[in-house]
Amino acid sequence: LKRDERFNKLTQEHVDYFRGILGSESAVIDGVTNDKAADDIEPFNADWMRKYRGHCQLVLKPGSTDDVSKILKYCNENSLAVVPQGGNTGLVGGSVPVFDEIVISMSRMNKIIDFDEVGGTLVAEAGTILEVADQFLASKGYIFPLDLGAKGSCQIGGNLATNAGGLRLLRYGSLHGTVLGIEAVLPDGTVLDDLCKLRKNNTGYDLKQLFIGAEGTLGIITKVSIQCPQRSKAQNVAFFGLESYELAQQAFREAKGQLSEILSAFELMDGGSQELVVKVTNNKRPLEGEYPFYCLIETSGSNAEHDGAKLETFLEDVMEKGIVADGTLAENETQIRALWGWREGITEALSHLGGTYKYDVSIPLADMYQLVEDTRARVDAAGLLGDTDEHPVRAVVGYGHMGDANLHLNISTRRFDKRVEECLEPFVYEWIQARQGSISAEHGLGLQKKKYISYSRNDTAVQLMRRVKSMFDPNGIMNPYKYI
Ligand code: FAD
Ligand code: 2HG
Ligand code: ZN
Repeated sequence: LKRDERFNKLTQEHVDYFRGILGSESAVIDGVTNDKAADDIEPFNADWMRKYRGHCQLVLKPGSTDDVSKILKYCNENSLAVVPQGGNTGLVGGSVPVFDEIVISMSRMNKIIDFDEVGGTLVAEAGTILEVADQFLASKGYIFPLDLGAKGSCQIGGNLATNAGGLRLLRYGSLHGTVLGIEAVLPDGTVLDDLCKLRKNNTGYDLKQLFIGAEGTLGIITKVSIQCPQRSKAQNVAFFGLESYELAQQAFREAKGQLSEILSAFELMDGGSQELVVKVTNNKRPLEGEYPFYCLIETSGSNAEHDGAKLETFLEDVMEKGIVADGTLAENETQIRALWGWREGITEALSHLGGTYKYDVSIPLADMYQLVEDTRARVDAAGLLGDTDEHPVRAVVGYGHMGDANLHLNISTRRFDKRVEECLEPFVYEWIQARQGSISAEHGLGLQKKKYISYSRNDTAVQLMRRVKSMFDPNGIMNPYKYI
């Protein structure tokens, strides 16, 4: 990948202009004229996985939509490339620069603007941290319709930009359904005010949808309006061990049938992923024995006792039928959190063990886990997998949102290694293409899957995306070098 020479390099004059707009000292981190800023800029150049690294020298932190508009207008007129950055928790290298693009960090735009307590519509600035939005909603008896392990750092603007899926999509659906409106700034500084608060609005093209999942390539989302459901009074969680993936599928069918309207999550973890969590956290496992597969079920309803009894009956039934080998139910909030930790904590645990190659795929359930087995066999046959230091790969594991047919294939390595990457790519993408799956169920394409979009999208679709991109961003300043 080479730097695109159409983009200008930053000068003192540019920096002075941005300082003039943003005023406050802390809103500009300037490594262009100040060598000492390098340490402050570093976190904006490194992604969450430490896999991708940019060389940006200037970070701008706008405080308002007007600031964003002035910044982008100037960048567009002066051919300066930019990367919008939210919480920088993205897992495909989309949130960090590749070369010297300016980072536009949304962290200061974090106000909750409005909440309709009857309708459940929340309007907030894009830089609001997901967990902060959810806690605000909890105080009103509502819930944010998205939840994920990075909630303490990711921002709702970043969630929209990646169309994050998360742990409760099964219940509340995708952001394409729950987002009611957005305000966004286009690359030329124009503000698109589509901050609709209505559930129903069939007036022409639904433009906001283009920004949901665009990964910052069309403009910067500055405000979000979203439909939030009532927070369930009762939450129950069960965790169980199973002897095979076939049995996990049967358990899913039973859960849908028996728990129907109260089922809010059905998550899968293989034995390998849980072993790595134990290795890092040293926590006591929730079940006595060890199993090749585990599932976590969450129910959300209006009556804890009633839901608990339903879940207990379900567990007894699936154990009697020999589907589930062993299981446990959380008895209080602390136990609920602890059980969720075994699922939500996998990504974090793996990050302490070296580099992880991540594939976020969607394939019909029947075939889903086979990908993990085939990948493990391939890495092993290449002599890369082993318990000792000479082997770069420690483990090939799978887990994910089984309820949404979304698998996270993770290859945990002692260090990122070109040989491992060559063994995995394009193998994994070809495997998915052969089954008409998606090479990105929820994390997006970013830089990681730049070359591979055609494994999931045909030429016509990709060409149309290019035309949309050039209509919105004719000078290509928005998040360049990434997938489009
Ligand atoms: P960033 O990482 O900062 O940015 C992501 C992309 O969005 C970049 O391309 C960036 O340019 C763009 N962007 C950010 N803000 C804006 C904006 N305001 N306007 C326009 N573009 C913008 N993802 C899931 O889907 N499901 C999960 O369950 C899940 N779990 C995770 C767990 C962990 C521990 C971690 C580290 C990540 C997880 N992710 C998950 C991945 C990630 O996509 C989400 O964390 C989140 O949606 C990214 O939000 P962010 O604010 O950190 O965005
Ligand atoms: C999850 O579901 C996230 O935990 C992250 O989407 C998955 O790290 C991963 O591969
Ligand atoms: Zn996920």
